[in-house]
Amino acid sequence: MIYDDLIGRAGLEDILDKVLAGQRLSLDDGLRLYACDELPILGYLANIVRERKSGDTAYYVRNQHINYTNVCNKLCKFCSFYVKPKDERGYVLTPEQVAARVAEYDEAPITEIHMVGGVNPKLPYQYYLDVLQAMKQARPDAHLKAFTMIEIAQIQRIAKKPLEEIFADMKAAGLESLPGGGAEVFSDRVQGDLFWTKADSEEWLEIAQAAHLAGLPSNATMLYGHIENTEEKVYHLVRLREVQDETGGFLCYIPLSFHPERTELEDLPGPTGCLDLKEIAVGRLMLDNFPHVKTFWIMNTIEISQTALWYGADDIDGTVMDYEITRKSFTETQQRLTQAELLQRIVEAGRQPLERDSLYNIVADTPTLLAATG
Ligand code: V47
Repeated sequence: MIYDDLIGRAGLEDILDKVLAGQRLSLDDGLRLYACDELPILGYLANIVRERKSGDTAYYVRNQHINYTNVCNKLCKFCSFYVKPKDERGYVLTPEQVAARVAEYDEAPITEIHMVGGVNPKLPYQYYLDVLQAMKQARPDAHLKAFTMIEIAQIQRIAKKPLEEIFADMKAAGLESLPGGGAEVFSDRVQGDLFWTKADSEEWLEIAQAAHLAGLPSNATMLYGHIENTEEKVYHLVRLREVQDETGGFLCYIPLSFHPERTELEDLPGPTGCLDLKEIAVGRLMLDNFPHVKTFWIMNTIEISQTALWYGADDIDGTVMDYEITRKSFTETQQRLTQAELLQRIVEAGRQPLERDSLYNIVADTPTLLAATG
């Protein structure tokens, strides 16, 4: 086979053997994968795992993103979303305003609300519970995925309660899972330079573990394409895999492509499309115990995301109504694909679209979807 020749030329036959046998790749294998610049080889290897887990399916979800506050005291150099406390551009949505945001999409068949915000030191514990309740009341049928591990660290600081109690309170208020943000790169070196005030990697992982133990699944991310190095990325993936061995609570891995625009790091070039595809592929190969890998089209572009469906990704996120974290300007937030556009892009990429809910239960199969959208 032609690919076997290419893999031989790249010296990755032993990795192919492991992938075919379903064996775990080592840290050293991860380094060798990153060192390989023959992208189709990485795609070929990752696609073996991807198709073993998900066949031809490309999942998507109909979701709405809400950011309840842009005020944040963490000062991360890679972030263009936050403003410092006291900045006049800062906002906090009241629970009523959050409910009104949800109600704006009453007519849209959304199944998930994804809500995160800055680390705003002014917000009391009850605020977080009230916001959850307000969303649940406004849209009882939608799954609430909210608060990164970093926000949970802040919430614990003000609640002064064990995580177990906090998660019990939040579940009672409607929380059903947590997104994967805030993990950045598990490296003290990178943290010391870019996000030194935030919970460190072990704290992020401990909070994820506690959430999983409390019956709240989560996602996991890695922010790449800034100052991180390959060793740090492989370490990140290995630590995620170790925690997943213990809890089984991660649903999906999402490599996040760094956008330098309007950040303190705007002089950096940012990742290329090749790196975006490599991250998807290496993530899929290393995280053998993660059921899904997502290409977040808002950050990767829809064109790279179509290709990523052959590089290890089986999920393309969703219809995403408004997205502020990497918006193009301070006022522009709308980044949408209609369901028909999203389906057409998936079909064009040669995959079968399936609408999922937040827990990867099937909401609509391919023929139903294609019939409904013409
Ligand atoms: O935690 C911040 C990252 C994350 C930038 O769980 C940036 O389904 C790129 O986690 N360029 C928030 N990234 C987004 C996130 C996410 C997105 C989609 C789906 C899910 C999920 C989670 O965005 C932050 C941070 O790591 N981020 N600034 C930037 N300039």
